[in-house]
Amino acid sequence: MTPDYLPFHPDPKKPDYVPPRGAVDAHCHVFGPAKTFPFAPERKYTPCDASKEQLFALRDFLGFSRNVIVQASCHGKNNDALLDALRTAGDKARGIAVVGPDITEAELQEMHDAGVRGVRFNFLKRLVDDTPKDVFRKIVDKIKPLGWHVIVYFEAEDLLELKPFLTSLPVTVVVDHMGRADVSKGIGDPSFQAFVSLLRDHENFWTKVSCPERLSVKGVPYDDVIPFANYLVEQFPHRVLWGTDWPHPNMKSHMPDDGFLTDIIPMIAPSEKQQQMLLVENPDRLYWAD
Ligand code: 0GY
Repeated sequence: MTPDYLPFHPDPKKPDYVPPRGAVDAHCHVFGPAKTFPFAPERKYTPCDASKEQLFALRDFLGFSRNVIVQASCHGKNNDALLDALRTAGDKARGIAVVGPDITEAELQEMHDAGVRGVRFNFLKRLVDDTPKDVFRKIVDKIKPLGWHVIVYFEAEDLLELKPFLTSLPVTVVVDHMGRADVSKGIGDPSFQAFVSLLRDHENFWTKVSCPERLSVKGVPYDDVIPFANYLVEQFPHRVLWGTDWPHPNMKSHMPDDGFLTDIIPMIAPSEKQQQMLLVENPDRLYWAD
């Protein structure tokens, strides 16, 4: 394990909030176990093991019905742990893989059969080496026929540079963690409004109103992040997803309590209708349509 790596919360609280039937935790990971699924040699961090069994137990404990499991950078382009978890979960999970440009149609079909519905493009320099845009374009050409979408993870300050590329993609694009909004600035600040414009001007863009624990400057109870997430839910109710981000890789300041994170949902999405869209209808459309 990376020396200052924080393991996930050992004993989260039982949430007071009860998610609606069919609710989806649309951003979480499985790590290893390294004995069976070794981490990638090119990884930038080594996490603690976070197994499929632990993820599914947390899903049930928090009151969710389903997961979207996202391939994390510590497993590189080897999706074996993800595929294994998806095959165990059956219809209770879908996945997001990380692939290279040489992936074959047969390999993609095998992933699709296991429940993969998209790929992730990670632009965080602390997590991955730079990938040329042409490589990403090649991958998009290959996944588009399957009806898959792209998940993108970038820092707020990189949006301007990435925007021409992102908006040229001919598929649905889901931006992780609210584009990593700088919540020390207000909702009206040009940096956040640039992200809002991305969603307003491009109907194929969605976002995850996730990771208050990463974005918060003030820390628990993440009051400084809630208005940003709520704003996005109000503005784009049909194009938002929510996830725990368990097991919370690379948290440095503290480890969030997943039960507490779940209790934030009604503050982000106050009405039952908003909660239904955020947790059930939106992920259903994107991940369980076929
Ligand atoms: C997240 C966030 C992080 C890590 C990864 O792929 C990853 O390793 O996504 C992070 O360190 O911000 O979404 O899990």
